[in-house]
Amino acid sequence: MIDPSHFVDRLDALGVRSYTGVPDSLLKALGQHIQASVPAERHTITANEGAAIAMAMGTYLRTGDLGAVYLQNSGFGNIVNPLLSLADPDVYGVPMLVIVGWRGQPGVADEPQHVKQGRIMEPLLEALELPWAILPSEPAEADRVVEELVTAAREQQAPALLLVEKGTFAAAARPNAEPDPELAALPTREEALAELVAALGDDTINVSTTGMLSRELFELRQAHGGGDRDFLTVGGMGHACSIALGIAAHEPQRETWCLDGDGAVLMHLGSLAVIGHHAPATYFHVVFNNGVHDSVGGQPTAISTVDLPAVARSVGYRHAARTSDLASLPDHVEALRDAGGPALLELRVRPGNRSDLGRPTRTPRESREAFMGALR
Ligand SMILES: Cc1ncc(C[n+]2csc(CCOP(=O)(O)OP(=O)(O)O)c2C)c(N)n1
Repeated sequence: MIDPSHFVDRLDALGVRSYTGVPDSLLKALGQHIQASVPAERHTITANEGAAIAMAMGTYLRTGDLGAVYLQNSGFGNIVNPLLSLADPDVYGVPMLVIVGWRGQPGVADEPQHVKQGRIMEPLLEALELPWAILPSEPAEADRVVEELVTAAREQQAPALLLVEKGTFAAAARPNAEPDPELAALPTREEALAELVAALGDDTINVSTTGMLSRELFELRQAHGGGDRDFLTVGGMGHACSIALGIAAHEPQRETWCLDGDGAVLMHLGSLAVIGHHAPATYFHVVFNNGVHDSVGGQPTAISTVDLPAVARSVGYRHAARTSDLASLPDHVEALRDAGGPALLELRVRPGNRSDLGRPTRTPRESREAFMGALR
């Protein structure tokens, strides 16, 4: 296994000192070390993975230094465009090191949404015609491979990619942080979800975002029944709100509620403008804001400087509000309904999740069929 601090020190010695990316559970130890040790002016968690490639380009354009980008392979699709149409040696030729967490690696059990992406990772990397390698877990070997890749990136003026298997990085030692009293006073996401679902009643269509929230919704339905009209967006982070828009555009009677995350809503924030523009009266949006990418390790999002209700109103949502008070949820739901869609509620919740949270037991295809059957 590789010590994340050793890895970051090696990159530093090779002249790679700036980091951008979207956090990944498989790269959690590396991400935590970067978050704790790299100064904020050299580390940016971007809204989506494509933006991280673009930031690393900017870093190179101004400094001539290679930037490092990190992501989970589920975000690979988001990087292909800026890699091939900007950074590629056939276009601007911008060297950088792209570190990709390999979910769904063949032979390693993983969730359905990771299996195909994981299986075709190597041919995908091959098809890019860029230098790439798998990071060995033996430290001396890893040093050699990383040095070769960084050298290849510089010589070929090309992005180089490093594929990282599960368990490659050793867990980073982390000091026990004092619990923040302001956060501790907030409800958990799971409590807020249960209250919201109760306030919504049984007639709504619900589209839930990628990560723990969908798992919590699934468990809630297991315990209390219902849920055939829930669509769990297990992959494609950031797109739950547009799936909900596609449904609402063809569903003038029933309400469609998107249950979103702050990281997810920021990932494709432009979609809010399209929702506001399209303005289906049956569209309702609840963003569970815990300030972090909780599902992959709790790394901060940029939401702390965003006034989300103001953003929603400015792009045409008819109503937008914020609360952390679960007792007021039924009133808020009523206010959204009275205003008509599109309308948004930002629900402030506390980071964290239950460690024994289950996962959907039906296959995604079975869920899709049940969902469509329930809407007919
Ligand atoms: C395109 C893409 N990038 C990254 C991921 C990995 N991922 C899954 S959930 C998640 C965090 C979601 O954060 P947020 O929306 O704030 O919800 P929270 O987990 O905090 O409830 C990430 C980064 C993914 N599934 N898809």
